[in-house]
Amino acid sequence: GASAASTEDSWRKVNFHNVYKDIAALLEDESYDDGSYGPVFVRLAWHASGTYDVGSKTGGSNGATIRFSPEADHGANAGLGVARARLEPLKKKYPHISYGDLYTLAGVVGVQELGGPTVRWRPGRVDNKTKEQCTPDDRLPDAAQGADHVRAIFYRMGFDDQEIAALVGAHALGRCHSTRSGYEGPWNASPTAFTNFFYTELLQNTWVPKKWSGPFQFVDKPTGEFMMLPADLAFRTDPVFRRHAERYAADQDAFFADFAKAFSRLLELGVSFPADAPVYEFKALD
Ligand code: DDH
Repeated sequence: GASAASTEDSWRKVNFHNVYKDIAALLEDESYDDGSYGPVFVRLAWHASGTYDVGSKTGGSNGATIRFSPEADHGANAGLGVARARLEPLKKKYPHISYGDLYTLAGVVGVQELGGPTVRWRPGRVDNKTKEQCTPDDRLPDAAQGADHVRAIFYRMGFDDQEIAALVGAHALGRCHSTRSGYEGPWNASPTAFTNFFYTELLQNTWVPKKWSGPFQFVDKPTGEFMMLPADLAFRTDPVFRRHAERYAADQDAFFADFAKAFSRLLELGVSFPADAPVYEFKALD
């Protein structure tokens, strides 16, 4: 049936400070992964938004086509049903929030509550798309590929090399799951803290091919506990990406500032906001 958030004005009935707090209350769960839904909420927000194509102006978080089949079943989205199911009670509690606003706000909460920067966020996405508007299965990056592919994917969204290098720092959070992507392991020892460790680990460790029957990936030579995707290594080997990675490894504040800007922009790709939609800068809870 029609969603209560299918009109342009529905968001006006929602108290987003309360939604923020309620999402934050859903993060912690000792029995899930490393103890937090934050990383998978960030990934949901990114995959809901990163389908945007500047050329055709299709995709993006507006309309939240990620919840529909076939997009929900795209290989890149494996495991994200867990995040959507965790958030669904809030859609019942706040029927006037759109799915696009809920999923993107969950990404903001994930970043901020795990210690990351304040991410400017606006409401106004509308539940006005159908499954016919699902994006094709080639819009998100393929982890098996390198710098050329990564650039092609993110240039299509309208990002430049600096923004791409900043965005991938989200791989400080969470882990790969052999049951989802096929890859396995966390990128560092604190996967529930938002840090610049993606860059420090990437540049300071020695990365060697993992010896296993799964997809080709890297593990750190000393311990074998941490991982890098083939696409992650592009930020070490490509000279332009590496210049940014070195800056972010050396300067956490620079990373936080650039990540906050690029992530906020990512979540807004293809969305036309009402002129009076407020820009929120939520305060992290304690
Ligand atoms: Fe990512 N990512 N990502 N990623 N990502 C995975 C997990 C997480 C790629 C592939 C994978 C971004 C960029 C890229 C997060 C955020 C972001 C996994 C493992 C793969 C594979 C999924 C699983 O098995 O559960 C590739 C390739 C790229 C690229 O080429 C640039 C960006 C831009 C973001 C972002 O948020 C801005 C997060 C968080 C996770 C951890 C999820 C979890 O459940 O934990």
